[in-house]
Amino acid sequence: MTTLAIDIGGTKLAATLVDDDLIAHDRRELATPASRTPDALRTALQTLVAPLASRAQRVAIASTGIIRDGVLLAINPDNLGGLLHFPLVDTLQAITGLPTLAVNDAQAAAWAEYHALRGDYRDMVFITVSTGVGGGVVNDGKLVRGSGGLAGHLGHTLADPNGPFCGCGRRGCVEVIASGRGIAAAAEGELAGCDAKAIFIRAGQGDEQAARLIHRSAGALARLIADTKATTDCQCVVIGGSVGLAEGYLALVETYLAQEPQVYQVRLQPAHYRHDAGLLGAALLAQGDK
Ligand code: ADP
Ligand code: BMX
Ligand code: ZN
Repeated sequence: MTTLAIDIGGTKLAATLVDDDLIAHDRRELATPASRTPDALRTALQTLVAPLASRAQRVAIASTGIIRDGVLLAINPDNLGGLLHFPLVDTLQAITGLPTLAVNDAQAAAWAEYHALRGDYRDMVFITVSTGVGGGVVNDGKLVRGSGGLAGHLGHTLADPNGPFCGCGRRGCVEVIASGRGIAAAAEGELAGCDAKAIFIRAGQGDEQAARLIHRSAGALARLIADTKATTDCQCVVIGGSVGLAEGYLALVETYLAQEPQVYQVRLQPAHYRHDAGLLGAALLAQGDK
């Protein structure tokens, strides 16, 4: 059976066709529209899937946000231009006429990455450092989704009680410091207005402020990983997202993690499926593999 897998992130939308042996083909991407109303997202999704839907028998969505009963509920609406609520499953069913499943993006990616480990570990955590900071927990071989879909939202744990306010309503969340948006928001002077991608390029060119912003992110992420080890006793943490996978970032996180006591040390590795982890995890869940 062919699955139309869709990944909805705060920055980009991706879609691909996935066959039963988890091979992805015909990948497409579009920018995520930033709008408080659902219409722009609905139209963008329609454009994204139009060339693919006729070749699929089902739809599997990995999406940013809490996914409850097929509905996207933003914990941090700032990541989606203020959008709070979007009927994901109903919308994709209406567009494609196909049975549709939806799951949080980091939870989906955790499931794909757990499979890629091929039984090496029963307890692992996936963290995406992207527009936001998301997480997915696999405990004793089972994906933990939570009674209301909130499980694994590690980006909204505390990094700095005096830090900036997060769009979720708390102050000093890991996300507001470590995420792509958090890195960009803290940029001043000649870096003001740059996105995280540009800030990584400037750091590579020797810009001190850019390097400081990336260190601030990696330090917060390392402390989150130590907290996560204390909470879950995971055997491995897999890092994804465009910031998480950016050159040099994981090595920096490793350096900060090494400064924590031994009990909090845990193996870190980059996502095996790179930018497709969410897409493939959603497809695996649709195959009934859970
Ligand atoms: P999404 O959040 O939509 O899943 P990404 O994983 O691509 O998308 O994360 C988007 C964030 O990553 C943005 O803040 C963007 O500036 C940043 N980014 C994109 N490409 C790179 C790169 N090559 N290096 C560092 N940061 C990047
Ligand atoms: C936010 C939250 C999470 C998501 C994470 C990473 C929203 C809209 N999203 O913490 O559900 O998993 O961002 O999302 O509240 P991404 O867009 O960076 O991939
Ligand atoms: Zn928050």
